[in-house]
Amino acid sequence: MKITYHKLKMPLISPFTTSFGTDINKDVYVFKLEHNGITAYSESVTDENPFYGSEDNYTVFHIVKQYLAPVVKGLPEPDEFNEQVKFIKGNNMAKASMEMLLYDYYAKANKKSLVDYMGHSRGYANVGISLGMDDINVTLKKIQEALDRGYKRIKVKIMKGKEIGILSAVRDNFPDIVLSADANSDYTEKDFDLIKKIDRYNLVYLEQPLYHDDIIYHSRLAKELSTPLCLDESITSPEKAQKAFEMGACKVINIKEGRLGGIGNSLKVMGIVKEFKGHVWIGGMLETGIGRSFNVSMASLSDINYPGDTSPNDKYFKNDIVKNPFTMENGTIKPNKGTGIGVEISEEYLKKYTVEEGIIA
Ligand code: OSB
Ligand code: MG
Repeated sequence: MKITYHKLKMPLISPFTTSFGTDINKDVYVFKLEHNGITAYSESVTDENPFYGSEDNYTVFHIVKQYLAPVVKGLPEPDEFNEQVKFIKGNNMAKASMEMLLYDYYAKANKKSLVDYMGHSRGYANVGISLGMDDINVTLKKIQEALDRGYKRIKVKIMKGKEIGILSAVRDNFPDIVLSADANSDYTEKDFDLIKKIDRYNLVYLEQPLYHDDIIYHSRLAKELSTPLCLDESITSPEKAQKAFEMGACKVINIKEGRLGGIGNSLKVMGIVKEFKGHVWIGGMLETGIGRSFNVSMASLSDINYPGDTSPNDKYFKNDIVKNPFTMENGTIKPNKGTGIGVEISEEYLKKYTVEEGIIA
């Protein structure tokens, strides 16, 4: 058995700006496991810089090579793998990239689609769009286009000092749309008066206003705000999800398998959300067709009850590295039918975007 990697630099169709920076390219590690005629894939959701969370592409590569790949070599089933790597603290995105490689491998070995291997699906994912910050007229035009294409929820990125301008322009033009805003942890506990002004825009939820690892101040904010809070960055484990609901820090959780250390933990978080009668959706990290296929499968699970950030591939890339990109119909996307993640890799574009490749184990 062999584990190899490709490091890719893929140009994004348009730059993506959040409160922590602008991405022009998608810089990503794609992992490939070959064994007994089966080829499995995964990718890491990290970027070149640790600006969303604490990991980046370099820490992932280090942890994968030094600690995780030797465990993967024994081909443990995903749950077993998670047990075996518990001794490594944190590094969830690295762990997820290997756990998901095993999910794809075992789904394929069992001749099942990832969805059938994982759980119960409604057969399709409900899709929302996440729009980076831009000139406001560009944003308004993109919102109209998204509504015309059938997207079920519009999310705009905001940052401290720009929230009122963005949200009032959007609401003036689109008074009734299902709208949310994501601050990517740009505010502090000193900004509650400013954040409270967001209540007048009738958002379905406000995503991660405060510190990337906080739940205490979020629970305090939740008591002063009528807009429900959604946590993204702060929820890095099932335990944290449990604590967040117990403390009233959020009513909504954005699941990203990478941030939670993989699919196993993500399924556990879905169970916790259900217990607390909360809402849950699948987030995105501008994934290539590989990560996107995992996300769409997850977003199609029956316990997911809000639209996710799982746009079709052509929102991000002119030419993705898969030959079977997703298409959206009436704001829904069906997961791939083939075994595992069901993607057909385009060797042409994989090669074109590869800046480095090699053997991991
Ligand atoms: O906070 O959800 C986020 C992209 C990069 C890092 C963080 C986030 C995002 C997005 C994009 O919102 C979602 C997508 O993949 O379309
Ligand atoms: Mg977010």
